[in-house]
Amino acid sequence: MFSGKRLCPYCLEDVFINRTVNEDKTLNFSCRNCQSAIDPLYLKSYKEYPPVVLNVVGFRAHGKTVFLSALFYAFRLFKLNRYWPQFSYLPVNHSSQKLILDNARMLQEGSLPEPTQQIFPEPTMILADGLPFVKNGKATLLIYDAAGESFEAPEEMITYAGFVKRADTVFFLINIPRIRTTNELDIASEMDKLLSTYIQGMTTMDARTKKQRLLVIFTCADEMIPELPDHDVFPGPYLDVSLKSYITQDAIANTEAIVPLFNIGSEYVARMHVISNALESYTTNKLQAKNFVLTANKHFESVEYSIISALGFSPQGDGMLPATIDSKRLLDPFLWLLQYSATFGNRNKINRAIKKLRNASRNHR
Ligand SMILES: Nc1nc2c(ncn2[C@@H]2O[C@H](COP(=O)(O)OP(=O)(O)O)[C@@H](O)[C@H]2O)c(=O)[nH]1
Ligand SMILES: [Mg+2]
Ligand SMILES: [Zn+2]
Repeated sequence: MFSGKRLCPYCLEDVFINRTVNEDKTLNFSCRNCQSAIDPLYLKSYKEYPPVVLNVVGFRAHGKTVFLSALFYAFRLFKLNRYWPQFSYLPVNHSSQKLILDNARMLQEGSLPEPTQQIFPEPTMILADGLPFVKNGKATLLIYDAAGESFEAPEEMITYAGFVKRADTVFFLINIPRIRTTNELDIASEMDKLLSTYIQGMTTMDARTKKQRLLVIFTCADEMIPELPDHDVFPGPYLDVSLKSYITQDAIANTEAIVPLFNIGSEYVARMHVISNALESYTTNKLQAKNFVLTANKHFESVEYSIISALGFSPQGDGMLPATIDSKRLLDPFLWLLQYSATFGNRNKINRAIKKLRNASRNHR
């Protein structure tokens, strides 16, 4: 049934799969490396829905779990079909099904996730259809959340977040307002600390960051609005938007002028590239984290920046949400991930859109 190797979602190695037949004729599949039982639906769909790994790296309380929960909430209740009319999803197993429902319901009822337990996290596995950029719109999303102190030291990262080893893409979640209020270290030093812990941990695991794409995600953008620059990041008819207005608009709004409502695709992603450049400058100049920017550029295959607000506002003092969440730019990181996995033709389409945006701005000047 399965010839060749498969990516095991539990140890994230490419492995051969053991197959055993039970007395009642049902089948069991397990990983030859870590012995974990592997879900039949995952294996059966493997060729048609190639795995795409999404994982989050960041210190405690930097918004990792809330970001993932808001994404599940979006899958379930948010109108993703407005952007991708064919979007649909199917959890691969019972625990994935339960996690998606529980997290979405929690946000709907106005409470926030508990701090994540420190165990090797089980991936949430989802077969998704109707996605942009990937082949036939299909992928198995393998989503890993990291626990509390996983990135405090390289040894902890290896024990609790070894899943980053195999990833093509890593998300660094950085909560600037939180660093300010706790202020053990300044922002640049906190960012440097996360980066060096990560690079040291990866090197100890004999894995190479140089093969990975890094997406730096600034979380809790709703609390950053007053400090964000309000000059246009890319003057011209195609992108008269500042970082401040970018994050105050709807999740994907204000693109209707150039993108028909039902096509959040290459033009939108071209604009994300421009926003990324603006955020890199912001990191260097306003956050004074130039060492982070340069070191990251040196050690990863590529580095991009994005900014999100998963909730849209701050929780109340008791930790409850005052209203229904109102995410801003929540899909941007997800789109980065999908564009990295883009098929050749789609990648060309994105590159053409970027070129068009650049030319439009040049002609405008
Ligand atoms: N204002 C605001 N606060 C947020 C947002 N996302 C997360 N938070 C706050 O950050 C806290 C920690 O988030 P969590 O995702 O649990 O952090 P984790 O430890 O990285 O998983 C939450 O309890 C919220 O108070 C957001 O989009 N806006
Ligand atoms: Mg968490
Ligand atoms: Zn395994």
